[in-house]
Amino acid sequence: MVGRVGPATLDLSEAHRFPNRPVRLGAGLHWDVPALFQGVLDGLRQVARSGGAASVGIDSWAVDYGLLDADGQLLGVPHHYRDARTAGTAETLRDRLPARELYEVTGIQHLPFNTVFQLAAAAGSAQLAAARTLLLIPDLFIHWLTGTVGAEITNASTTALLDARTAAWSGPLLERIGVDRALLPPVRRPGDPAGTLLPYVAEQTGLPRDTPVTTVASHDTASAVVAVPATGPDFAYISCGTWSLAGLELDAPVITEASRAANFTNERGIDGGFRFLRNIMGMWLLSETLSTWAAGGLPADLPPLLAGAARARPFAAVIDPDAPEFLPPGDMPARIAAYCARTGQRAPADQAAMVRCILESLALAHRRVLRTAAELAGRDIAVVHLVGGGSRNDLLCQLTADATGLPVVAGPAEATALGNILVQARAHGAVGALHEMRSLVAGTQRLRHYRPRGEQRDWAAAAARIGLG
Ligand code: LRH
Repeated sequence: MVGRVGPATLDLSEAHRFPNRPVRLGAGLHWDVPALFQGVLDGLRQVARSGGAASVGIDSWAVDYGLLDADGQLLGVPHHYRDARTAGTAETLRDRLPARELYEVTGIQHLPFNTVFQLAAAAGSAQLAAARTLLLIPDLFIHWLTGTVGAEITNASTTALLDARTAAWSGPLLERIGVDRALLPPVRRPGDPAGTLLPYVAEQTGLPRDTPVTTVASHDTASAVVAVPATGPDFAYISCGTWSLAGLELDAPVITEASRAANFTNERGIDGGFRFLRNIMGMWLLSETLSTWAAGGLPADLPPLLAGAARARPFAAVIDPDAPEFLPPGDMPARIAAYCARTGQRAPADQAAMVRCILESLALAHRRVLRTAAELAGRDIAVVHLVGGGSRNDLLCQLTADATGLPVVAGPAEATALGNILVQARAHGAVGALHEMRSLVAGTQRLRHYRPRGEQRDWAAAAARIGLG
């Protein structure tokens, strides 16, 4: 994505798009990082053809990493966080690393795939023994672009290895899981310079060697939160894509027994802030459902399915999107039907009903998470900003307004790319403080507004049906 930033301009255009297809190798699920990096180089070549760039920044999904050996070479193929090898790891670690203590130090929600558990699952492997440096995915790509090493802080916080108070790697935690502290590189912050292009990158892309690479909020969700077009203080956000990340922006972490029990996370944002939020399974449920239908020869074109879902009977069936069986790739319609059977509900009768069930259930989860966030942080919510690809889904936006009883402002869909670019622009003097970046987004991007409809008690009743009242 290429951005152009000026005092009253913020334009975004797509230079190149490439698929991200995970690969199965033996029993493992992995990311095809060479193909992804080639996609980055191809994109940069397009950028060079259309006039170059004042700066380059990289963000990606969280928690996953590549390991480098003593020569700086990649060891193996990085695992996908949806790989099954971490199932049960947290439980086996319980005595050595009690969940309470882990949360007390890091303030990070329990997700079975957090880097801390991925590393614990890899303990004793030849690969980990040979490793000298661990780089999270965006940091790995920066390394391949520039030769520098670092751990960008917003993404580093998602590992559950960073001390929430000191913002440094936690020596005691690393010791508990038997990982050498030297594996973790120094922490970098959004806006820090990250080097310039290596000769081979310049040669492959046509960009000048002195093109600066700038550290952004390299966790995609952190970049998306930067670009939330909030104009006042009492806002909540939902960054909705593969995942729905719903929560608040806070100045200080909330690390209490209640926030742990509700599984709220305190991920780092830019400028020393915290993203107090919870993961919700998100549009993954819908995309896996569509893939299953397409593979079975059923219609899988989204617009007509959404039109059908808008007409389908409300609250016919609801699920808890965060039930663990929905995490791995696979046949979601079958898993949803099994969930309904287990909870005494009739499974969705047709495709439109299935889509309705997924979207209502996500809206229900948005409602629950935002209410809990406000309660735990002692804050009011006046408006919900729904950003990311999910903001294009009109029905989901309306259902989220209905379920939360709050006005929803939808957009921008490319919040992550905008947040990435704005942080670079700020580092190079083209824009000011965070609130100015957000005003720029609010003033330049097309947003849609939804008012809540219907009765709150219907949502409360649906939530109670699946024990989420
Ligand atoms: C969203 C995301 C999310 C993480 C998950 C692994 O893309 O980065 O914030 O929890 O992927």
